Amino acid sequence: MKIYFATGNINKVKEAKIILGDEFEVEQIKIEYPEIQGSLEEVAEFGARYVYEKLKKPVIVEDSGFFVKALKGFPGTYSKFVYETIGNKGILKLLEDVDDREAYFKSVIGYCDEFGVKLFIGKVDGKVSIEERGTEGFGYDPIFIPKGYNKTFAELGVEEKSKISHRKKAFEKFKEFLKFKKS
Ligand code: ITT
Repeated sequence: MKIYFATGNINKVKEAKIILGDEFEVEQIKIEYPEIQGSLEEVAEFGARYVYEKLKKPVIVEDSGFFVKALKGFPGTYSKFVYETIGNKGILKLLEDVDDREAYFKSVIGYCDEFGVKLFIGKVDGKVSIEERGTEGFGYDPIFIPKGYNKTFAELGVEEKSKISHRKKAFEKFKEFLKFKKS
């Protein structure tokens, strides 16, 4: 079964392939959609509908964010902009001398077909590291340590990350939905 994934981020495609496994073929579609200002859910819903209208084939988009408790959820829905501006070093600087380092990643998959949009949500709790560590992955991976581990996502590597990540949880729910739809 083929899944069309509209994203400009090849790392997301790589992780989706690992998570979905052999049963599903993931194909990246490079149709950009307007990232409206709103929650991850609103962005994913709007994006999925927008791309479906262009492609006229069932499609998914995925909007994700990194939420730091001591920063009241920042960067959250601004994750992309913040990563491209102040980056991981900027986040670490904001948390200098801050003891509460709790944070989470959230992923929202928006799927759209002729029946409308469905959302699938995944979240992983953890904390922000003291320094950047590890070379794998992308984005905030070098500064995020998932709960129960002492390594960052970038140190764990994409295979290990993909067993526990926000993306894994969201795609597992999507996979269940696809199996149900097929039967
Ligand atoms: P799209 O084309 O799919 O929108 P994107 O890279 O713009 O790809 P998002 O807006 O969903 O993705 O993600 C916001 C930012 O959050 C992104 O630029 C990354 O820096 C970061 N991010 C998302 N998922 C991540 C993950 O699994 N690990 C580390 N950082 C992540």
